[in-house]
Amino acid sequence: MNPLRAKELAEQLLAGDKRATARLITHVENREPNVEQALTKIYPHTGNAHLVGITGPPGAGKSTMTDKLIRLARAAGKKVGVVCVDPSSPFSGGAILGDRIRMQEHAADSEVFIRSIGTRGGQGGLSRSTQEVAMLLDASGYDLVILETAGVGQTELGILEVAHTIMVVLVPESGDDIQMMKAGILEIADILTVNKCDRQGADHVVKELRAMLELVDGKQAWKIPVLKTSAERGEGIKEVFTMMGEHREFLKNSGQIAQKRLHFAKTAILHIVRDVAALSVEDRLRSAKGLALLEEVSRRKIDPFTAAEKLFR
Ligand SMILES: Nc1nc2c(ncn2[C@@H]2O[C@H](COP(=O)(O)OP(=O)(O)OP(=O)(O)O)[C@@H](O)[C@H]2O)c(=O)[nH]1
Ligand SMILES: [Mg+2]
Repeated sequence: MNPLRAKELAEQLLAGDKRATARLITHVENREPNVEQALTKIYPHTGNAHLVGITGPPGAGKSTMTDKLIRLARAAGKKVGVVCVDPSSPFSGGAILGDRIRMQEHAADSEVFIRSIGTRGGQGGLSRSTQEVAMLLDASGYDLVILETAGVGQTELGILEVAHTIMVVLVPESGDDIQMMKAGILEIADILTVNKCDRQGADHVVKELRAMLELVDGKQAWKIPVLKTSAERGEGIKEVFTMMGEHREFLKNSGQIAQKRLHFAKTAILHIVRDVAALSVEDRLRSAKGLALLEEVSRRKIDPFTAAEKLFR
């Protein structure tokens, strides 16, 4: 893509052209040269969307819940963007099929945008892509942008670091996992839901979570709520939707939104610097001097640390 084309697509996106948005997302996912020209142009128009990350074990009902949340948001007159992030696959095709089916009825709605992205740029790259795709949707005028990703580990934490509000969806069967995931969940969750409460054991897990939160959460200004839902039956979803709004209000009223924004800025810059630094070092390693340096490291004449320092300078 040439720089002019990138700017043209950005203008079309800002004018509300859905196809331009879709193209730019693909370019971000593929790390197309000059995509940054488009991102530069759209950046001043970001900062309006509520970015909500939804995570939890595979199959917990995140997409089913998202489908119901889209409906509520649409009823409230909001435009909704959904990004399904699949850290396990370099291809977005697999994940999107199931998710598309689950959210099918919204496909024809011009105010709803659903996409999935995979790990084409490696896991670090995925965190960057997610943030940039969120920027694109934000600038396109989507009021609510939902980022869905499966799992509750470090990778997902990195991916959802770019969201204002993070919801962790668990299921009654998560009982045993909770001990394991405790630290991770508490670190990232703003809202906890126990989905599939039409099944046995939901109350027990809710109790366990509340007890756990009481132990550690005493002094936090935001009390992490534990909600019970059945996404399939559409039960408890209104409460989830309301709570998402309340968390956003909390961020605004407490001033924490400013800290979040600083954090997002830092994350965006670090993503770029890491990539730019890695690329320029890779370039230098291809030069005659670089190859000579590689030789020296491989023959133990110098160590990789010293070599890296030389390359940075
Ligand atoms: N019993 C019951 N089943 C549900 C509920 N919500 C979702 N499911 C079912 O659980 C399965 C997985 O739902 P998804 O919404 O795809 O779950 P997910 O968390 O998005 O899954 P991944 O994206 O693959 O991690 C589907 O068969 C849903 O119909 C619920 O509240 N109760
Ligand atoms: Mg899903």
